[in-house]
Amino acid sequence: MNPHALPDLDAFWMPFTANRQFKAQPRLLVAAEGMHYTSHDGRQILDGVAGLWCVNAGHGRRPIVEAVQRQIAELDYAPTFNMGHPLPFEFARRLVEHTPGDLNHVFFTNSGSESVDTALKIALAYHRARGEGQRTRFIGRERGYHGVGFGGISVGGIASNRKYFGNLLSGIDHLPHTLLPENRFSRGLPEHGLQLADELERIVALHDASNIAAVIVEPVAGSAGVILPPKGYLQRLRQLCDKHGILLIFDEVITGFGRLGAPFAAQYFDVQPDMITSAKGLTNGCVPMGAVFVREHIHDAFMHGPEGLIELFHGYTYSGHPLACAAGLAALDIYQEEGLFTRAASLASPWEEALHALKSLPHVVDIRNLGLIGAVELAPKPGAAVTRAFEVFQRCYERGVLVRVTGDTLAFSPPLIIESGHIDQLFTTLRDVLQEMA
Ligand code: PXG
Repeated sequence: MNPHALPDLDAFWMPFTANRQFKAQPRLLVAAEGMHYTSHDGRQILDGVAGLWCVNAGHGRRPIVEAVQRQIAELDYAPTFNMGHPLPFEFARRLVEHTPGDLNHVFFTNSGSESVDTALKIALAYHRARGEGQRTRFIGRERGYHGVGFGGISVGGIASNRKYFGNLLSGIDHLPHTLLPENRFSRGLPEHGLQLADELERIVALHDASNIAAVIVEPVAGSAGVILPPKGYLQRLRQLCDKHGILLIFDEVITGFGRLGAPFAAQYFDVQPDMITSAKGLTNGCVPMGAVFVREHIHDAFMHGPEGLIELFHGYTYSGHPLACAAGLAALDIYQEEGLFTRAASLASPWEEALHALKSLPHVVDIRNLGLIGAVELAPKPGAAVTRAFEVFQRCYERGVLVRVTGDTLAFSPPLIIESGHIDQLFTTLRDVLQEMA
């Protein structure tokens, strides 16, 4: 695209965006390579958020580009309903080499939202298949983000994503979130708040365990401003779910594929969930795809009855799409060859240092980090919540750095190929901007 030439912006109704504000002052990205975007006005922008937490191996990776090019020329589309083509079988087989424990079966979707809906439906149908069809309730968490399907917003806990959309799913309770003032400026996992997991007992006492299908949580919450689990919290949730026969679903749409320094957060925390929902890094963000990983006994519970009968009445036209599988297989090769599943572990400590060095800057009220995730929370402007962080985002962009803003929090989740020079540039730019706004 010719720098400076902007298309007509009117027809595209942009997602999760203040459309009128954006269209008055647009920021368009027109190319990407490695750690950088090129903006429509021809500037290099350091990508501090891996697109939207998805481009884990960096942009424009040739092996992925070429795999997709080859694939579209060879087999552009083939159904996976009652037909098949080799790629999703191959991709699923390769993926389960990296999942924890016996999460050995993969249901393909096209997004994180679809992965969440799929996992919730599998949970219900699994209990029913075992003769416990009364287990229909779900437990999510305040401030949780599980995408935007009706299932996802129902178990999710972000008020603005729920309040416009009517009654949602019924039969849902929420655990309390774990963002506690006494944990401010914790480095890595916070000390306080383990007891918040015991709220599950209160909910179980209210409804009886025999009515509860599953608990769904993000091991580390991203969209609501990076919320970490207190030490021991996820282990405790696992114990309680085991005690009550409740399935535990980890929504790893952002933590999957190396973000914390292990393939999945489940491995990082050494907690075995019953299902993992994923998307984003699954294909390095370049072709839409999601996946639900399911434990052996859950999958096997469906494999009964007449062999000619469909075991799960669920799926998408594009489940296991050839282009997505080709992209995913090539991304997986890169993750393995370049050690990207564990690279975040080796960068976690300089990343933490660089982030926490911002502690005394104007307006900073909290800093949180884990793996290659970071957040700097700002004091809201009196009477104008969220505007300060948004201004920081705009000023960083003008200075060639892309960050993410969610409420009054700035979030960082760079491609896992980030080098120390980029970490310096990211946080020096942020420092300059915050000082300028003092
Ligand atoms: N679960 C989790 C944990 C997510 O983070 C989804 C589900 C939904 O995925 P899809 O592919 O349907 O968008 C997500 C998505 C942000 C941000 O700013 C995060 C997401 C999406 C857009 C922005 O933090 N996460």
